[in-house]
Amino acid sequence: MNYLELSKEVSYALRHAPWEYELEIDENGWVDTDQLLNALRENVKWAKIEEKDLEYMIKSSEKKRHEIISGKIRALYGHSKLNKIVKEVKEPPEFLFHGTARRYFNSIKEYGLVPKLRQYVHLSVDTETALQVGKRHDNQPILLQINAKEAWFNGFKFYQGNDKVWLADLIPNRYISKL
Ligand code: HQG
Repeated sequence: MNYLELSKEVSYALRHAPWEYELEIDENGWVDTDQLLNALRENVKWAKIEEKDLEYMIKSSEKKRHEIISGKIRALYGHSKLNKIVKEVKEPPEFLFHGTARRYFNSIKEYGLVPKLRQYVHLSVDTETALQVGKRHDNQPILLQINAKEAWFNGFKFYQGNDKVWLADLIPNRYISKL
């Protein structure tokens, strides 16, 4: 089984198009694993898929994108605008980072970081992860440092995606500096 391909399809289903797979997704993004497995099995490619394949997909991935707890599965971050997923508010570390394209910098300087097509702005715990994220948009990405703790104390909300990824509703430009 191609677990990378499986992970992309599961991300697509859970982040962007649960209705395409007829999934009942709750406000925290959870779906019954059996429901997802049955939907996937309709495609000959995944005809033999079992829960252990989803578990292996999560374990073998270089990023923690999904989690399974007591028969339910969800994507930890990345959801697109429709069906907003409610995340638990959590105090962030002092600094977080964001890697992005050079061409976006002027706009970010003016408007701050906004979620664009996703539900949340995605931030990284370290510069290495942020650079990897930025490389998806630009081969020489820029690195932004976010004064997360200060924003938090001023009332801006943060949420944890996984151990590397944090989420926010928006980050005003005064908390952003270019490294
Ligand atoms: C930019 C992947 C202009 C923002 C990654 C980013 C991550 C602005 C782009 C996760 C802006 C949106 C998310 C503004 C933000 N003006 N541009 N005011 N505000 N932007 O892909 O953070 O592999 O939606 O800088 O690793 O790049 O899929 O977000 O460049 O964790 O699991 O708008 O997705 O994870 O791009 O990436 P994206 P992202 P997976």
